[in-house]
Amino acid sequence: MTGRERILAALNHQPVDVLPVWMMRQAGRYLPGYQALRARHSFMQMVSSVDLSTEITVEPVDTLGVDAAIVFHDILIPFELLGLELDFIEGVGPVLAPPIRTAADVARLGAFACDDELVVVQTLKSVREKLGEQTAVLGFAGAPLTLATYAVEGRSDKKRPHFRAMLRDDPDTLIAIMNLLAPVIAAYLAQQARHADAVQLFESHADLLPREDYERLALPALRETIRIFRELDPDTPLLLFAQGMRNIAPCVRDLAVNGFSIDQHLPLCEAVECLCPGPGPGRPVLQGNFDPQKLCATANGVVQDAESFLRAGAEALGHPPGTGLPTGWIVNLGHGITPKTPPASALAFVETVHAFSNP
Ligand code: 1CP
Repeated sequence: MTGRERILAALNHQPVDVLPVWMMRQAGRYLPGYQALRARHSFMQMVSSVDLSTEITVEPVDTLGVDAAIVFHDILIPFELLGLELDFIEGVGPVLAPPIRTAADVARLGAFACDDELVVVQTLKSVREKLGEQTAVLGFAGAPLTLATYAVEGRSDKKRPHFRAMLRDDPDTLIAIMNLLAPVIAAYLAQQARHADAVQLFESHADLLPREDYERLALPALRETIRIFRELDPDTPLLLFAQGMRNIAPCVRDLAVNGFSIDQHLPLCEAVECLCPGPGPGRPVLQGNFDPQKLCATANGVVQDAESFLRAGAEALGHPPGTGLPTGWIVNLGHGITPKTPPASALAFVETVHAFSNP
C-alpha cells in the first residue's frame, strides 16, 4: 500500500499492510533542510511563499518516509486575513497586533476573504503535484478557543494574564471572539479540504479551562465550526487534536468528527473507553500518542520505546500480541515534535512503526 492508501484505510477502519504514521510538527525546526532555509528567511517569509512552504512540507516525507504530509503553515495566519498584524519574533514567539480585548475590538475585525489563492491552499496543491498519490496530504486550522487565547493575549505568555482576566470579568467578549472565529475557521478548513485527504483542528489549549467551563464557553463555537465545515464539505475526514483530551473527552465524544488525535497524557486504553463507546466501525479513528520527549533519545532507545508503545496500543485497540494490526489507528505523537529531536531518532520511530506486525 502507499502511504496515502494506508492513511485513507485507517480513516475508514479498513485493514492496513503496516500501521500508518506521521508526526505533528514534523515539518520544522529539528530538520536540517528547514534549518538551512530558516537561516536565510524569516518564518513569515517562509509561510508566505508557496515554493518554500512546499519544500518544507515535503522534507519529512523524503527523509523520514512518513505516510502523510501536513502542510507547512501556522494556525495563527488567518488572523492576518482578519486584519491583524502577525509576526514571529526571535526569542518571543508569535505576536499579534492589536490584541482583541473588548467588544469594540471584536466589532473592528475585518471581513475574511477565503479562496483558492490563499498560500496555504496553493501549497496544498503544489505538495500534491510533487508527491502525487503516494502520500496523504493534510490541511489544518486552530480551534476557536486556542485561537482566541492568542488573539486576547497578543503574544505567548504561559500565565495568560489578559485571557484569565477576560474569563473572569468579561466572558461574553471571549464568547463573541470564538463565535466570530467559528465560520472563519470552517471556511478556511473547507477551502483546504478541496486539496487535502483530511484536515485537522488543533485545540492545543484544551487544558486551560476546567471541563465545565470548556463545555459552557468553548464547546458551542467548536461545535458550530464543525457544523459549518460539514455543511461546506460533507466528505473530507476531520480529526480533532486536543492537548488536554482527558479534560474534554466527555464533552467532545459526540462531535461530528471522524477521529480524535490524543495527547500522551491519555493512554490509548483509556481513550478507547472515554471516546469510543463500542468496537468496530462505530468507534472514531484514534491518532496518537507517543510521548514527543521520548523521541529525544538515541535511535536505539526510540526503537525500544516505540515497540512497547505499539504493543500496548494494539492491545488497547483490541489486538493482543499475535493477532495482527488494529484498524482505525494512525500512529502519531501526543504533541508536536520538539526542536531537540535528532532526525535519526525520528527516522527510527517511523521505521519501527512500519516494521511492527504485532508478533
Ligand atoms: O522557525 C521557527 O522559529 C518557527 C517555528 C514554527 C513552525 C515550524 C512555528 C511558530 N509554527 C510552525 C509550523 C506549524 N505550526 C505547523 C506546520 C506543520 C507541521 O506540523 O509540521 C503546524 C501544524 C503548526 C500548528 C501550531 N502553531 C499550533 C498547534 C499545534 C501545537 O503545537 O499545539 C500552535 C499552538 C501554533 C502556534 C505557534 N506557532 C509557532 C510557535 C512557536 C507557536 C507556539 C507559540 C506558543 O504558544 O508559545
